[in-house]
Amino acid sequence: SQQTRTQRGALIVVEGLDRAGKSSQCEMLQTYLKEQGHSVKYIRFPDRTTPIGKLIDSYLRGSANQEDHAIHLLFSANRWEIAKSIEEDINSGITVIVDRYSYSGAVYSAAKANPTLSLDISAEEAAKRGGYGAERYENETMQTRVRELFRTLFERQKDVYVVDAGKTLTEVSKDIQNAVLNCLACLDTIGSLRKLG
Ligand code: NYM
Ligand code: MG
Repeated sequence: SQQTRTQRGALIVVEGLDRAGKSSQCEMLQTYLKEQGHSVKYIRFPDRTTPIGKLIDSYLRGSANQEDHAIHLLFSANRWEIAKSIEEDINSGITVIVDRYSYSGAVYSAAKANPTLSLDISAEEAAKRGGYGAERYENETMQTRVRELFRTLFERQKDVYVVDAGKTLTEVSKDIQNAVLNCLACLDTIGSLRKLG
């Protein structure tokens, strides 16, 4: 007889701003897919029901404080504690809709960080540099994709200074100095505006 293999379910990640309508859309999508005969689960992150989730919930509501790194890791831990069961569901043919995932983890934490310098270089240029290729990830396929994702993440973000890292050491360091001076000048302006009230 023919061997039947369960087809793997899909992982559908829905991301966006608060109040964008993610939860409503996820619910509607879940209903729709069920009507189409799929097995579907819908999960939201943070999952506020677990012990870690309860810590996150009180942080978000403002009733508890957390150090920025600590809360970042709590959000990650909250995904890790559920990741296994998501994987199992997918492998057993269930399509899992997740309302926020690690993109929110990255973006919400980055949004409160200080200005970032992005040293941008093409994968081909980087490959010509000494020592390249010694480690895992240091190959053109991976580097090209990582660059694309950095670019997408940083696109039109005002507090990210993109520096062309393909130039010489001295040129790049000049560009970095200018970006940093710029940033310090901004802080000065903000400081004096605050003093003025
Ligand atoms: N949030 C969510 C983070 O800051 N980091 C994360 O990793 C995740 C998953 O939690 N303002 C933030 C984004 C939201 C808040 O999410 C709660 P929601 O979807 O409003 O319950
Ligand atoms: Mg919200």
